[in-house]
Amino acid sequence: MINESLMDVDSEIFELIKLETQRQSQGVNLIASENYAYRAVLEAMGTSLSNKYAEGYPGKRYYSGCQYIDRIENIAIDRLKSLYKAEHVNVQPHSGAQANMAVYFAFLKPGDTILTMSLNCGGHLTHGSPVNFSGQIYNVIHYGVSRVNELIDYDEVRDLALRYRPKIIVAGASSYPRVIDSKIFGEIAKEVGSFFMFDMAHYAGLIAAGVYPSPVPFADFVTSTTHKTLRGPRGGIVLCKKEYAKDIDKSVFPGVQGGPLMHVIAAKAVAFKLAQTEDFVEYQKQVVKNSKVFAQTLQEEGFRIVSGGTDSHMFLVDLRGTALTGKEAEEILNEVEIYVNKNVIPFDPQPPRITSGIRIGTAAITTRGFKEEHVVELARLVSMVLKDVSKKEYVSKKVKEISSSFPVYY
Ligand code: DSN
Repeated sequence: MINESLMDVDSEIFELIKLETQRQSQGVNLIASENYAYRAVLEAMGTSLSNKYAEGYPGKRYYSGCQYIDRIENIAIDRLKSLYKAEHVNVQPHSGAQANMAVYFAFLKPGDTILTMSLNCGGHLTHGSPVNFSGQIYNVIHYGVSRVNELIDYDEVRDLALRYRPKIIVAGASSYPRVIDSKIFGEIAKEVGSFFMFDMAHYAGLIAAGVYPSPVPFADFVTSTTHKTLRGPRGGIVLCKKEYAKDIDKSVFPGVQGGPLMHVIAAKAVAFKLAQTEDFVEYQKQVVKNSKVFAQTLQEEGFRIVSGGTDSHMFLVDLRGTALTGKEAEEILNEVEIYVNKNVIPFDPQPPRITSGIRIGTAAITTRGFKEEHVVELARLVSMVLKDVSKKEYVSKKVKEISSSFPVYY
């Protein structure tokens, strides 16, 4: 059995993987947190490294036989440090949520206060949502965005920081399309004696390529996933100042995790290498261009874009002026194989399961080779079907045509 292929051992799972791969290339993926990982990244993940237990860190493991594993992890560490000019990094977090948990666990006691962006203004579950461990263990104070321009109000952040003296101030978001000023956040944190953590999960690839400002010089800790704009495997990372290295490492292991996923760490190393190429920089520039053109085309089609536009790979469409909720728009687009997610917008009157918005991201379509002219065509199709569902069949046909000119894995 050990040498038989997946197709022979489990045709059911084999077929479903095949269908999912087909779905990914047949449709158009506008989910801002998703991307297509490099084939080289996928290859590294499907290897014998998955068999190896390696609790601990290079040179200090709890198991024997780690000589190659150590080299792989050291390469991943060195590449990540040079990619972001970070003083210290940890490549073991299994996910972004675990990366965030590791920082909290290292520096907070239950009941300590954190100041973070609220979920409906763009924050993340692990930034203190009441349904997440972070919201249940810590005392959470939220800042949001201004009602006037839907941008972070740094004066509000400073006022809250002075009033509540949080132990950690968290910046970074899942649905905030604009530049976040890490320098101001860093200054506020210093002024009130807080740590400053930046969760760059969404912007990681843009930051690596220099098309979005880096929080690394200003933040005590920077956390991320590796599979969004960075195009690596599913996973997390923590970057920090040298003085916090020991605390962070201890917190990741043995604090919140056991054995590292070495096949994923190898795949992260591959992604960090590819992120240092000129091609990657060009790709990220195109991601942002595509995002801006997409938002602008939808604006021209009469849709309201939250905060009036975007500086990143994503933006939010406010559907309140239309007959649709976010949920309905997501469903209609899903039927024509355009994948987006419903998303709360700032001060959303609808609950998170319904929402008044959709979030659109261009990282995945740009990986496939979409340029501005294709994005304009796609945005018009999105607009057409959202305004008139009777156009579903036509739009669906067009989506298939566009998609087939941009194959994913071949
Ligand atoms: N689920 C991710 C996103 O969609 O932004 C965040 O974890």
